[in-house]
Amino acid sequence: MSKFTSLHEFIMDRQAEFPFASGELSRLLNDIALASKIVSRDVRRAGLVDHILGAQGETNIQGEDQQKLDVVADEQFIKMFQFGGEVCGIASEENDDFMAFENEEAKNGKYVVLFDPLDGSSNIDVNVSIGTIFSIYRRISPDGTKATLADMLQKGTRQVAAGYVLYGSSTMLVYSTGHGVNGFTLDPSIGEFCLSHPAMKMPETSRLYSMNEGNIDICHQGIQDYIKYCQGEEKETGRPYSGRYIGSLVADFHRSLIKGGIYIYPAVPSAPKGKLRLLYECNPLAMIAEQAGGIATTGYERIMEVEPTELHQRVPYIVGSKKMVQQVLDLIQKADLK
Ligand code: AHM
Ligand code: MG
Repeated sequence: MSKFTSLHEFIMDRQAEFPFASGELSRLLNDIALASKIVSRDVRRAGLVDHILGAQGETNIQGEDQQKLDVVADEQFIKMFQFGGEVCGIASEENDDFMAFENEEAKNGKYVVLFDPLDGSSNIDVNVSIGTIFSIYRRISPDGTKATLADMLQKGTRQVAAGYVLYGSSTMLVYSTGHGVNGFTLDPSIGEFCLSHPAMKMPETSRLYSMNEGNIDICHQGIQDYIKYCQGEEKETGRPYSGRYIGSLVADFHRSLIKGGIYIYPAVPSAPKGKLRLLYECNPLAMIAEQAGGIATTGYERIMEVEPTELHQRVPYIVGSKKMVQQVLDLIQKADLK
């Protein structure tokens, strides 16, 4: 039996590794953990809220409006960031514009957080896993001033920390500050995240691929060729591979991180630049993937090198096990040369 390590303890032990090591990033990560526990509790009650206490959008018996869970999660995280003292502004997938906090507590915040409060929220109604994704940057505007758009539009390589929370059969928080990836599972009986997956490494290859195959005929030829390869039969390589697509990015990514695999969301006619958001979804998961030995790319460019030009920028996304992503890149190149 090994010693139990709580997230809080772990963060404190590793503080020296953090960029700037002033304790603020530690407090911010603890705030994220706390907000995610509250969201986790709400997610667990989602079915009750909808079917027993009254549907979202209706007024409940106390005369309060039932809000949609993604809005509830958004507000929960924003409140935590705004009053935590470390963050001067945020941008969220839920809101059109970024927010520069003007309250006293946020005035000296050195960080900005970009996040997707509840990704895959169309899955809530059917009780399928969903997640929160976050990305933390050091502000570039002067301390003590209002956060600016430039603080939000930083390249993924400048992330000081990133991670996600998966509200699955158990709730897990996985994060990196650039020194590997560690995973924590929430023990609901004591309300603590416990270190359950230390030093996570993504297997270099696997037999699992993940893509909405409804898009197969309308995506890049190189990706079509790769999916055909996965489906082909060959004993030595263990093909055909198995297709696994939950349609909830955090859950699909988490499986790839643990078991190996590849997740692809290509550019398609209805989403010519891809569907997923660079700042809220792709960059944070790219940092986790790379820190665990994987690759994240648009097909042409390393995700974390993409220069952000707008808050809700979308990019084609290929992320996962090193050898599998490399093979897609080779097939894209080959198809382009034809
Ligand atoms: P959302 O941010 O509106 O929830 O959309 C993102 C989700 C991802 O979780 C998932 O991988 C993808 O959209 C699924 O898209 P599709 O239904 O087109 O396959
Ligand atoms: Mg999303």
